[in-house]
Amino acid sequence: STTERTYIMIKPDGVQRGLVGKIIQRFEERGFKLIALKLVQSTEEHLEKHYADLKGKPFFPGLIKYMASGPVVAMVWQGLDAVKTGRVMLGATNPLASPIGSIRGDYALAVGRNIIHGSDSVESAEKEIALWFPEGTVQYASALESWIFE
Ligand code: DAT
Ligand code: MG
Repeated sequence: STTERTYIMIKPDGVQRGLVGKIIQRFEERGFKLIALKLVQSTEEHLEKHYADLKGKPFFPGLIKYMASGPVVAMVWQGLDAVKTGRVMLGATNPLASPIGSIRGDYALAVGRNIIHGSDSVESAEKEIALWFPEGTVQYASALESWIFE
């Protein structure tokens, strides 16, 4: 649906490398609508909730430390098939397997420094949006909507 929402997060390495503007630009230019945005220094406790499904993986402790090592940009983008299209825009989990033209394929090399997160299903998107934006998202009319959707 055109109101599908996905949780996109620029990881600490993406922020440090100055890729925030370029990443936001890709979502804007594709036609997605920004409905929440903030810069956050997260805690290990909060990140363990975000990555609860990966608890027990050998890389889990390193992942949590990396994600807490600096601020992240938390965002919610809305639009047609936002979750699946967002994942295509990100590329594969391993940047080396990501096509050129995808965010990870253009800006990253290592799986443990892959600069961006995107929800993998509508269900996890809704969970992640609730976790990172308990205050809710922002409602406003988009003047472009009828030019982007039928
Ligand atoms: P994705 O971020 O593509 O949804 P995921 O949810 O399986 O991938 O894993 C979350 C993050 O954990 C991923 O972005 C990077 C890290 N990660 C995954 N597999 C890894 C591995 N084999 N070694 C190191 N880090 C890994
Ligand atoms: Mg994931």
